Amino acid sequence: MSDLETTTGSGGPAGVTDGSIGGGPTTQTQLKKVKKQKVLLMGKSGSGKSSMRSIIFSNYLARDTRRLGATIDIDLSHVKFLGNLTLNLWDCGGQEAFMENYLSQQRAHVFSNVGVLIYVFDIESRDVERDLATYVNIISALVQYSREAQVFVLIHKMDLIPPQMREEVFVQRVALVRKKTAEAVAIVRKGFLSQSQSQSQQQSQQQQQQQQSGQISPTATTTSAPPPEDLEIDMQLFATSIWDQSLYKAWASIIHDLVPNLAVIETQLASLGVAIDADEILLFERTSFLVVSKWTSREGDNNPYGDRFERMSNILKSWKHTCSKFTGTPRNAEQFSEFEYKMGSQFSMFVTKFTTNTYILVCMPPGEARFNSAKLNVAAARPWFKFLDGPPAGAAAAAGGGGGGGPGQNPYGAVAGSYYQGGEHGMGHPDS
Ligand SMILES: Nc1nc2c(ncn2[C@@H]2O[C@H](COP(=O)(O)OP(=O)(O)O)[C@@H](O)[C@H]2O)c(=O)[nH]1
Ligand SMILES: [Mg+2]
Repeated sequence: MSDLETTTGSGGPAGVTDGSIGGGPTTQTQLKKVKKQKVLLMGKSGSGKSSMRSIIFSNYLARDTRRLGATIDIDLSHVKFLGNLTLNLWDCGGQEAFMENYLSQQRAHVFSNVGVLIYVFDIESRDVERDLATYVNIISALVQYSREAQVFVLIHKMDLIPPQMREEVFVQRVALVRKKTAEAVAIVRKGFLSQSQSQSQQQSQQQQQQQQSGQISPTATTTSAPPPEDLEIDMQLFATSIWDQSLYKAWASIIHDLVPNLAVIETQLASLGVAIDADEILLFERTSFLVVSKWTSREGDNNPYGDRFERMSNILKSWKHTCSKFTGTPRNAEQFSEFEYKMGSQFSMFVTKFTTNTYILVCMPPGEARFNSAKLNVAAARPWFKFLDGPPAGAAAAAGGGGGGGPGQNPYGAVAGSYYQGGEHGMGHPDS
């Protein structure tokens, strides 16, 4: 069965019939179920945590964040991302009393089963030493309870640093944070070692007493292993600001590793890209407009603008805001279904609603026939990306899907919308 139709009349460049797109049995059985991820968002009060999450997931404008109130204790929200990823986002109020509470009474509750920690430093903060000391405490707790967690450190409010100094300030801060991270690991190791030392002393004392009284010695109590000396925390650092696209770069990286079925998405996008002879394809999550996956041709790799992905996220979000303003629709509503841009003899591109949870951007060399053909082929490819809208409906569907279904069929079952849910949503104020 041909997966994509050749749609140009006279041998247009985008004819595709190689059948390489679409889930064969292997692809389908590779599809993973819904994934839940606990994401901790931490950092001092006022560092910009709630602002970021409101802009990314609730379509706030950067200037609207000025009226956010302080987050009290932990603000828990569930962000559904695509059809099969739920982010349990713990926005942890950064006031000192709360921080102390997270580290003591709530320590195991907060730091167990963490998938990702996003730690935000306010670059304008006057008390760097204190900020770093808190960071060390937080990382220690994380290493103790969720050693496998990924850590993203955002050096935030970089817009407040003069442009010519940003690079230098960031590099210095990165070095400091890495040093402090190593210190935190060392502290936990030391804690473990001294704990197990005192335990083994206690045990040998007990054994001596038992031998004297003729008792059978109990089996040794097991303690979890200390972190290895060369424990490398999976850590990435970003310079961010809500006033430019840097925010989207950081959050796209955070999301990227969490998205289930990424390998399948990438393979399918590559097949589509080659099939329609595109220069580049970007797949956006529909609410956040974060780039979920991308494919670039060899020609496209020569594009000198390395930040074009996050720029596009930023531009499309602004476009959504503008649409919202002039149509009076709520900011989380679907503002547009298609966007075309033809740049004379340089390039053409379109952004279109793709699956329930995604938009797709295709950039290609100019030419009407090629453009129209690409649009039709992208429409024809939709069914092969349906799995982005929900988990496979059980093993039966995966095994029975066989040829991957065809247009109109959804071999992967349930379709779920992507939306932001939690205590404070709708048009609501993230902290009210
Ligand atoms: N200049 C600047 N201000 C920011 C940035 N991000 C957040 N803010 C402001 O910082 C203040 C505190 O933000 P908020 O998100 O409430 O901080 P939180 O306590 O960490 O949740 C708000 O007035 C935001 O507008 C940024 O990147 N640059
Ligand atoms: Mg807050």
